[in-house]
Amino acid sequence: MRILFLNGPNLNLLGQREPHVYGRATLADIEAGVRMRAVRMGVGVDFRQSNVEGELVSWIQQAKGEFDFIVLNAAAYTHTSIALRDAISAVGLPTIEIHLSNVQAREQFRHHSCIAPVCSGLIAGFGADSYYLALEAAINVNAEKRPAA
Ligand code: CA2
Repeated sequence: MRILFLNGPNLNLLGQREPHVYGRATLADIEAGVRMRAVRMGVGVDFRQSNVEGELVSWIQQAKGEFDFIVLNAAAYTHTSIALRDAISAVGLPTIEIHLSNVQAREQFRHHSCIAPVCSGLIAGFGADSYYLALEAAINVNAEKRPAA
């Protein structure tokens, strides 16, 4: 099983600013945590970040045939991007929307997600643990869809 972790704009700044909202972990720390758990659980992961909407769209398109699941923190594009929504929908790979912060407890403009309707589920508000919970959820869902041996 292979899982693609995608991170949207400004998440490369994690750990440097706004620690009261996003925590002190850097994106590299979170990637290390994901990779460590993935090795333990016997799954392959790729972990990428881009500030460019089109690059995220291309990675989603290219994931078909390469990955079984996408875990997506689309950051601010969550709230604006029909292009990301269309890409997730077109590719048809199960996708989990994640956020570090509890977006529903923040400003009104963060309450709406363009991508939620085409995602399998949503995990938000647990900091770096949102990533680790998504890893576990993807593995469990994947195991459930396989016929018992
Ligand atoms: O809580 C999340 O994970 C978000 O996806 C983070 C986005 C925000 O636009 C979403 O509403 C919720 C922002 C990522 C920017 O990260 C920063 C990190 C450090 C300093 C400034 C921004």
